[in-house]
Amino acid sequence: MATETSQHAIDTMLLEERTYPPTEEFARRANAKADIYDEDFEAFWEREGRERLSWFEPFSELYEWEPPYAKWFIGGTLNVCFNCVDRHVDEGRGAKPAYLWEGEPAGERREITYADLQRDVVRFANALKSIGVGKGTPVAIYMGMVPELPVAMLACTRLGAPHTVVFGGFSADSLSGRMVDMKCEVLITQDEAWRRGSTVPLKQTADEAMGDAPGVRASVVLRRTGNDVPMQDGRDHWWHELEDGVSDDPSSCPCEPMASEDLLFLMYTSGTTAKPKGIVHTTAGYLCGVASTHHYIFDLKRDEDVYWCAADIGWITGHSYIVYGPLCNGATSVLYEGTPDFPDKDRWWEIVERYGVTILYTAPTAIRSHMKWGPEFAQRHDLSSLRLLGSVGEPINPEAWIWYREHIGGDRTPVVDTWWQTETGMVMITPLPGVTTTKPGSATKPFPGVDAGVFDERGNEVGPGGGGYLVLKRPWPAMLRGIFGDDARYRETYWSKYENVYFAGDGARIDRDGDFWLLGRVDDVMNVAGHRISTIEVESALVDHHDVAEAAVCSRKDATTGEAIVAYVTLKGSAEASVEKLAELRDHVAKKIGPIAKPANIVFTPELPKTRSGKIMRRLLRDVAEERPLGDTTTLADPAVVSEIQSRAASGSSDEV
Ligand code: 6R9
Repeated sequence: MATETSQHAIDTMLLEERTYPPTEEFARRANAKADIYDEDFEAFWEREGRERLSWFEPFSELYEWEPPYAKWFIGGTLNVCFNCVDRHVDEGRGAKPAYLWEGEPAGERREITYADLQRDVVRFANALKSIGVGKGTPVAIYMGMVPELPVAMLACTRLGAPHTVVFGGFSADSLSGRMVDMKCEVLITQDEAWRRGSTVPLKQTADEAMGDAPGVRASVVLRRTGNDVPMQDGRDHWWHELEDGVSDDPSSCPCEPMASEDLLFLMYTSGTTAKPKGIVHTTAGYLCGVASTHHYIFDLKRDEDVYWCAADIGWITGHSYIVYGPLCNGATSVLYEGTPDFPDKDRWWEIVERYGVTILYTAPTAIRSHMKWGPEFAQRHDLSSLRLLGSVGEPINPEAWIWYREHIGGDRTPVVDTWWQTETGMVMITPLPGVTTTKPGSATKPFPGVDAGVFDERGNEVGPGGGGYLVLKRPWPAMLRGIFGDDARYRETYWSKYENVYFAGDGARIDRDGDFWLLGRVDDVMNVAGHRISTIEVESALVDHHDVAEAAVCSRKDATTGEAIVAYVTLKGSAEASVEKLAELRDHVAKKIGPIAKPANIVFTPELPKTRSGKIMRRLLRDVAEERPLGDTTTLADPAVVSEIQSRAASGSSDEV
C-alpha cells in the first residue's frame, strides 16, 4: 500500500516514543484488568452476551460463521428498548438521569430520567402504531440533536421497526436516496434545527426528499423552533398532536420480542462508488458489542460517571456510543444540540463544568479546532471532573493527542484512541484505560475477543515493524451483516482481497510492541473532519452541474479537518471560470450531498491528467494539491496537462473559500 503520503505520516509517527502507563489508582478501580486478554474469545463473548444483555429467550448457540456472513447469539430473543430503558426502571433506577440535555439557545436544559425516557418512548411508540408502524416497518429519521431523536430510535426498536437515521446536515437528495433504498414508509423529522444561532430547515428539505421517495406515506414532525413550516394534509402529522391522549403506560405498548438476527438499523456510509452503502446491523450482536466495549473502554461506573460523547447521533459513533451502548449500560450521558463555538469557543468546557462530565469522547478534528482557538477557552472552566478522554474518527496526530491530554485532561487522564468503522459497529482497536500503556497516535491493541492483523499485498501477515492493510481475522458480534440489498458489493468490498478475512480499507503499521498505528484510508474514500466521503460522490455531484464537463476529486492534508477536498474541474465550452462559478459549484455540491462535502478548493483546468486507458491519475492531483514534487508521470497520455494544472493551482485560480 504505502503511498508517499502515508509513508511520510508513519515516519513522523514512529518518532513518537512517549509512553503513558496507567496510574496505579486507575488500574485498581478499572472495569478491565490485564487478565481480560487471557480469556478465550468464545468464552469472552458468551459471558458478555449472557451478562450484559437481558433476554426474553436465552440464546442456544454463540455464533455461526459462513463467510462472509455471521450470525450471533442464535436462538435468543430480546428487545433493544427493553435493554436500554425498561429494565433500568424495573431494577429501581427510574430516577437516574439517562440524558442531561442542553439545547443550543442559552439556558435551555432538560434532565431526562430513565423513567421519563420510558414514558416518552412508550407514548411515541403508541403514536407511531396509530399511523401503522409495526414490526418490520422501515422508518427514516432526519433530526437534530434533540432528546426526541433517541426517543424516536428507541420507539422504533420497541416496536421492532428498523430505522435509518440520516444526519441532519445531509441534502434532500441524500435523504431521498436512503429512503428509497431502504423502502422507508414513514419519516420522522422536525420543523427546523438550531445551528450556530440560525435555523436549519429540516422539514423543508424533508418535503423535497419525500417528493422523490413516493414510498414514504407519512411523516411525523417535531416542533422544535416553532417557526411555520408547510404541513401536507393526510401525510404530515405533528408529533404532539399524534401523541394527544395516547397512553404512556409501558403495559400499553410491550417491547416486541425480536430474534437476535432481526434487522435493527441501516447506517449509510460512503464507499468507492457514488451510491452510499446501507450497512446492515442486527439486534443482539450489535447491542452486546457496543455495550461491552462501552463498559470496558470508557470504564463506565454507572452510578458515578457523567459521560459525554460529543458526536452527532446521525453517525455510527452517535448510534453506538450516545444511544445504544450507554443506555444499555444505564449510563448518564450529556446530550448537546449545538456547535462547540456557539455562542463562544468555551461552550464545551462550560458544559463539562456544569454537569461535572467525567468521560469525554470526541474526534481529532474537534480537538484540532480547540487547539487552533487556544487553551485559554478551556482554562476559563474547572475541568477537574474529567477522568478519561477518548478519540475517534481518524488518525490522531501525536501533538493533538498530547494537547488533549494536557489542556483538557490536566495531564492526568488517560486518552483512549479508538479505531472502528460504521461496518464494525463497535470499537475494535483501542487501549483499555486501566491496562494499556498508551502512545500518542497509536490505537494500540485489538479489543478482547477481536482478532486484527496487518497483511501485505499478497495476504501474508506482517510482523512487528511492518506495514500494510488492516484486516479482521474472525467475526465479532457487532459486525455488519452485509450491505442492504447488495450481496455482490458486500463480497467485493470487504471479502475479495483476502479469503475469509475482512478488509477494512485502512493502512496500518505494527510496532515492536505489537501496537497498531492507523494510517488512513487506502481507497478512494476521503476522511474530512472524521466523515467518510468518497471522491466519486463529489465528482458525480460536480458533473451534475450543467456547466461541468468533467471533474476529478482528491483530498489534501488539512491542519484542522485532517483532509480537505480539492476538486479539479473542466468546464463545458461556453462556461467561464470565475470566482462566482467556484462559489456556485461549491453550493451545488452542498445541495447534492450536504455542506460537509463542499470542496475547499476548486481548480479550473482545461484537461485532467489521465492514463492512456482513460483513468484519472488522482495520485498526481494529490501531489499538486499538496505542492509536492510529482511522482511517476510516464503512464500519462499527455504529461503537459499536469504542468498546466500545477501552474493554475499555483497561480491562484483555485480559491480557498
Ligand atoms: C467510527 C467511525 C471509519 C473510518 C476508518 C478509518 C477512520 C476511525 C479511527 C480512524 C484512525 C482512529 N478512523 N477511527 N482512523 N484512528 N481511531 O469513524 O466510523 O465514519 O465509518 O469511519 O474512519 O479510516 O476506516 P466511519
